Amino acid sequence: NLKNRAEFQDMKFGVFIHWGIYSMMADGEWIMNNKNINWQEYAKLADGFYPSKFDAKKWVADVKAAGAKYICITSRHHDGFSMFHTRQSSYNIVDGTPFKRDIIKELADECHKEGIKLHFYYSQLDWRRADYFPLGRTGRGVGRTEQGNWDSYHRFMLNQLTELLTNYGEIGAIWFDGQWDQPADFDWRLREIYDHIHSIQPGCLIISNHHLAPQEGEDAQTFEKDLPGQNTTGFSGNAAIGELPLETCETMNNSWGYNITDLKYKSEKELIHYLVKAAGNNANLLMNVGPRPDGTFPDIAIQRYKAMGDWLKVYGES
Ligand code: FUL
Repeated sequence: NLKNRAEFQDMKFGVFIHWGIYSMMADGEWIMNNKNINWQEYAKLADGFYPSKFDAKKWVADVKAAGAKYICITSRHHDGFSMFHTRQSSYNIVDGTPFKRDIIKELADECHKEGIKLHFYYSQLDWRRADYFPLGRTGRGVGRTEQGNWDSYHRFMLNQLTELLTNYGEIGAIWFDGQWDQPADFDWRLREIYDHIHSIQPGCLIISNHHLAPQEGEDAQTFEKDLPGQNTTGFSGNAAIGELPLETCETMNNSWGYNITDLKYKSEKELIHYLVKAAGNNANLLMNVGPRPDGTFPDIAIQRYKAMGDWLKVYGES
């Protein structure tokens, strides 16, 4: 994997995409937990999810105009809704919405055609499954009494990873998130999960946003909303910089998922500073957009990405 790690580090700039049925409520991807929405009621959102303007070609064109080399998209976020066609649960974009299209497949095909690498964000915590715990909210280990059924949940994750690594061509990385939901001594059976990934796609990188020092088997170290070594947002407390390739993720405004009231977009100049600072720290910048429920990127995001791309054309390396 050394070659793939080096290639990853050379990409420098990626576009992060947080998109799901939460986008319909236009208040970020944590809305179910933050507004104490009942998980069964939340699931009904799926019946109305119809992103009529989704166009993978347009997304990839915007990503290329930004000068970005890869996309990392939420295949399944904490709400447990799969944005790809999974056979492990009908709670997915093909079987569970009137839209019935596998947007991950359409995006994967377009990425492969256009030479953009595709990474999958994959949440290890799940607010909807009874075999995960606690059910219906985030736990962080506090006051946890539920038991769930870890064997069942673990198998579910392995099966979904099989699908993600079998049905969508070459995948650059699986980007895990959510381990912080359980106490530090919790056994996530990472070895087994990581080996499973490599048994299907040996070249697929493993990245985890666990906010800890890299664990065995991981290929890069990612930092949430901070440059490597900094901890201004409190997410990177324990994470000293290791030997692995680095990545830092940020979002254009202050939300990951679409937020209709959050128009505090970083200026073009600020975004270019982020690019430069990340590169100066030898880290990739993964800059997020939260598409609208109709499937389009907010106009201001498109315009900002374009400004980054124009700058890179003049000052970037390639
Ligand atoms: C965090 C998540 O809880 C946020 O919703 C978002 O996905 C961010 C990139 O990682 O851990």
